[in-house]
Amino acid sequence: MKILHTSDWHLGRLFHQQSLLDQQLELLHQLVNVIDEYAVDAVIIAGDIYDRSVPPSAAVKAFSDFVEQVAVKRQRTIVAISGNHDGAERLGFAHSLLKQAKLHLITDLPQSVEPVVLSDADTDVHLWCVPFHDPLQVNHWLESDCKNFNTAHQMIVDRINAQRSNLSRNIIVSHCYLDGASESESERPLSIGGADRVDWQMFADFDYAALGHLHQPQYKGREHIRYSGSLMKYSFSEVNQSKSVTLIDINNKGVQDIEQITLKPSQDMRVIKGELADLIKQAQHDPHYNDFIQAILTDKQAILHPMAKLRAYYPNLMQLRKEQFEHDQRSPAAHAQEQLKKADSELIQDFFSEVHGEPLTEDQKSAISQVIQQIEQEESGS
Ligand SMILES: [Mn+2]
Repeated sequence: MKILHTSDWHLGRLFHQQSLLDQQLELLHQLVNVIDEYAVDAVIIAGDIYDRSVPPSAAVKAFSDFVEQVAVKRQRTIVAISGNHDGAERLGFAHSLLKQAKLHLITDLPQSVEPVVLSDADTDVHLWCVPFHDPLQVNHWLESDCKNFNTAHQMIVDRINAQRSNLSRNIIVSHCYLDGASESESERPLSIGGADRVDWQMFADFDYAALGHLHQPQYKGREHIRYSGSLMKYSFSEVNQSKSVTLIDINNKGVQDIEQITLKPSQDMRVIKGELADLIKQAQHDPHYNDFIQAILTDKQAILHPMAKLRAYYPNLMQLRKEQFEHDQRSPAAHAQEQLKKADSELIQDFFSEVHGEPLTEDQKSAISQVIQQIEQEESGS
């Protein structure tokens, strides 16, 4: 049986105020192609389908179209849990009706002890699906007194363990933060102060743990305890990550193979660095000018409208940083103060060479010095 593990789609997410829905639709299309190419039997989505609890209608349509393509047209099972970004109640609408149509939405804690059963000629696979929860929700359900996410999650796993059978294969699905795993900038913390971490050990004797929340594809503790990672890069801290979905092949003996299948967006996210003039020179021959770009400028002097100048070549330039500021031990504000204190003549020189593309001549410099001197004398009233 082939099961595809994905998570953290964040449909409807904005990136620097720009919608990413076109890119997300493109990647969902690639996902459907993977399902066909590898003859996938079921898809697990380990939370954060949407980016917000009340997603924009275009994001709801994107998920609806995916369900139509996969569960209705192709008759493959989809099993999805709610993540910390999803609105659990909204996502769980009509779930008992939908599971008859191969869409299993698990958004409520008591559902975590009722496994979704996938069967083929060879094996039964039980999927134990734990929607995102905080300790308070677990305490409310089990009338317990858990203080942190780890104890709360362990209590749910204990309940699952009491019920599961070794005669079938067992997969646990959860949206949680494994202690010691690598985070990215685009995840919203589950709680303040590190009480949100969960130990990987509680997942060790499942056949597979399909996890969501962390956006970098990775495994922790054992190779079968995995994050598929997000659908696409959601911050510039992820430029060096390669995004993928995870395909597992499982039979009655357990997981036989784990394969990461890379997703290739036509617009990548990347960081470019250098002096503005050089970046513009490169940009003129850059076939990937449409990428989402963060530019780090290494120019020493002040530059007029660098964002607009570079955007003429990179329409999706999202962020501009100045290396000078960042290598400086002082705060940007202190640095700006320092810039203001620069001699007036120096500022005028920067401005002139910026506008005309060449430095002031000696004659021009002395003319400017004279004018500045004159103004200073007038201001001091002498
Ligand atoms: Mn997420």
